Amino acid sequence: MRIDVVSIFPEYLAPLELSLIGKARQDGILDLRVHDLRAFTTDRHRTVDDTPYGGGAGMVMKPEPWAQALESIAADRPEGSGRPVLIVPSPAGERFTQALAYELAEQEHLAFACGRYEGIDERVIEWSREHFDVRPVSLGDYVLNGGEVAVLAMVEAIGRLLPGVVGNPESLVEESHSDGLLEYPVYTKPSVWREREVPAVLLSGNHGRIAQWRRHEQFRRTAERRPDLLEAFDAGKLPRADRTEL
Ligand code: 6GU
Repeated sequence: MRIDVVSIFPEYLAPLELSLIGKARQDGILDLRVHDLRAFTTDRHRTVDDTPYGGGAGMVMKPEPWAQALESIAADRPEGSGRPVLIVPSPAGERFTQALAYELAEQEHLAFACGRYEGIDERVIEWSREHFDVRPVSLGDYVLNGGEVAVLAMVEAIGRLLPGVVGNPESLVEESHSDGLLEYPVYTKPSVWREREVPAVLLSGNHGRIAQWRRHEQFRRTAERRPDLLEAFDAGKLPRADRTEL
């Protein structure tokens, strides 16, 4: 997979050299390139922002440096790939979910446009639809100063789904949100720690009962912490043996 990120703070993306994502880049699974938006300016001060039409607080990102940056990315496509997807991190976007991470992990080429200040001139978003499938995407209902931290989160969530990035693919199946429920609690040795015992069923060796207990804990946790997920939960998606629980 190829990922291009455009930002006025390319150093912000340095953590993507670490850990599993850094390893995926070294292994050639992920070709991630970070571009400095200011490299696409032409004035002496390398200006990327200006005052908003209609007035109001803050600054807006000028369209032309973005057009230059995105045109150069659209012109440099991985061989044989279809239309690239342009993700625009924004609190005004659609929600980033595990389902969207899976969808984006199927793509050959992703680009991320990190806005700062009050955002990017809206005409850039419209114009980029000529070259990209454009998706404004939000991490959740709170405001960050710019798209960079959101890109760190999204690239990690997407990158770990690429074949060969996570050592044991089974760990992708048994995690929170993979089946619409939160993950069950986990324990390791010692079996008694500061007078607290590991739930006895986990020491029983009875794999049927362990699976049943874990499923029950998933429902209990989801009901307590994320009742919204439980409402949306579609029992029809469960394997038959698990549906009797409902
Ligand atoms: Cl994706 N970007 C910004 N700037 N703020 C956010 C966000 C994204 N998601 C939540 N808040």
